[in-house]
Amino acid sequence: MFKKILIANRGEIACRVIRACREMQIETVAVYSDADSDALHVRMADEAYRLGPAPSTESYLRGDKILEIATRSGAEAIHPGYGFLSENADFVRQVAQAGITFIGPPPEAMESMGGKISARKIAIAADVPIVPGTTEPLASYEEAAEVAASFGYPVMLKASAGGGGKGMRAVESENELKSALAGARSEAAAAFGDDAVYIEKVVDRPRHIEIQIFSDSHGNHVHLGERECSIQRRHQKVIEESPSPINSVELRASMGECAVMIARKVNYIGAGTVEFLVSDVDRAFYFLEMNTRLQVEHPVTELVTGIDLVREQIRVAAGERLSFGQDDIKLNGHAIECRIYAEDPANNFLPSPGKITRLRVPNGPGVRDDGGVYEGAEVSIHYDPMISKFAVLGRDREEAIQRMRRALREYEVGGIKTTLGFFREVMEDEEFISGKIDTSFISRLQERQRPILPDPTSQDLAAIAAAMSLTGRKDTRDEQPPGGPSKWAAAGRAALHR
Ligand code: MV4
Repeated sequence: MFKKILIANRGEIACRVIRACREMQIETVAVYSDADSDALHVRMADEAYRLGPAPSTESYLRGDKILEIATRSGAEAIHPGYGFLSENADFVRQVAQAGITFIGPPPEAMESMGGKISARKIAIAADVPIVPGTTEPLASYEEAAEVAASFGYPVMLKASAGGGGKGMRAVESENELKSALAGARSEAAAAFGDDAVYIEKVVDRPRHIEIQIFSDSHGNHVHLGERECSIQRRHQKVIEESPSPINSVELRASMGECAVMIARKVNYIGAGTVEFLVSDVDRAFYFLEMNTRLQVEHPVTELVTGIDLVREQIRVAAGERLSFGQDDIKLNGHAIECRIYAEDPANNFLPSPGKITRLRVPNGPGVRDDGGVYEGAEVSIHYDPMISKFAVLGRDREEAIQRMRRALREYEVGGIKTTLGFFREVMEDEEFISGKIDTSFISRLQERQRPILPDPTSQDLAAIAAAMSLTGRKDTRDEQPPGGPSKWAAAGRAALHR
């Protein structure tokens, strides 16, 4: 086993990897930018080295500097976390050339799954259903018009290099096709330097359901059930759960089998995720893409399977066999995760960087907080403003929702705006509770709901507490009195409309 690992990342995922290393008695090396010299991951690691200025292009994306630090510190392996260099096949090759182990899949598997068109071909070869559509880049508008007509509108144009919804366009009729094609192409060229675009039929009322897979270097491939990730905002996942409210034992088995067939086809090693679109209409599922990294939402799978995915990544990278087989994997209970962001839900989720002046993290039965900050820490404008992934485990979905509600009431973050209030609303929402969560959940929710109250700052809380102790009134902050909102809530709402 490795004696020392460098973590080429920051924030909560760097902390998460350090925790696994410590349990395995592996020494940890952190790297940091100038914006992160006081960050939690730097404080948690055994050693820490400066990369450079705050922008990621001058710090966390500098593979050359990271390799130099790995060599200098005597790290035998590099864990990339997610984002940054985690899916960069060239970096993986450079790591190997330096005689260091990359904790992740082989670069060839990464490249096979890097483009959507290439991934669709592999799915076909593995006998896995894909969304009906083309498997070659569109050569011209004429070809696009012909193909779209043969599949029938509406269709979806997607960039082969795409991700995060970039270069994606829904097209209702031929009238829209020309400008949509030009738009998708130029967006893809600008974002990825690759303007290859293909066509898919639109899946009605889609859900995003993904399968966690795991493979070792001895040819063993297993799946660890699904995660439902249909609640998204601008193609960013917001809430994830496992199991999916709609997934039956049979659907899980057949999706899991398909995911494993894809992993086998690309000789995968390590943790991976195979994404599917599932139609809410007929429960048909279609391969979408494969993510060749540990994902943000891995904790929900860990909660229901009891397996430490990061520990397993490290073991497999060291050449060991998977510590479990398919039959050992049992899903227990129901897990829900909320991504807590330093964003203002009352202001179109605008990032809200700044100093965290107060932090109270919930605790108690079935609660897990994967955080990357501490009270007094700064949330920087330079990186993703996610401050924590907050997850609960219940025996069933209902208990998980009750537990999440309870725990979110305990969560306090002061000094910056957060999405906590938004999640408190979602956990009370009838559609969410009934499990009716598809693509347009958030826009529907926003139409239904009253304005979201801003998180009270610590000064507000102090003032409220002082006022209440004077009047002897009980704390009714989260209650909706029968006669309408409380005075302070009304004041808060009025402030939103000013
Ligand atoms: C689709 C789709 C409908 N039909 N593809 C792909 C990337 C992901 N961020 C959104 N994607 C979609 N691809 C076809 N052929 C609808 C979406 C979609 C979506 C899917 C699941 C959950 C939330 C979504 C939000 C917007 C769009």
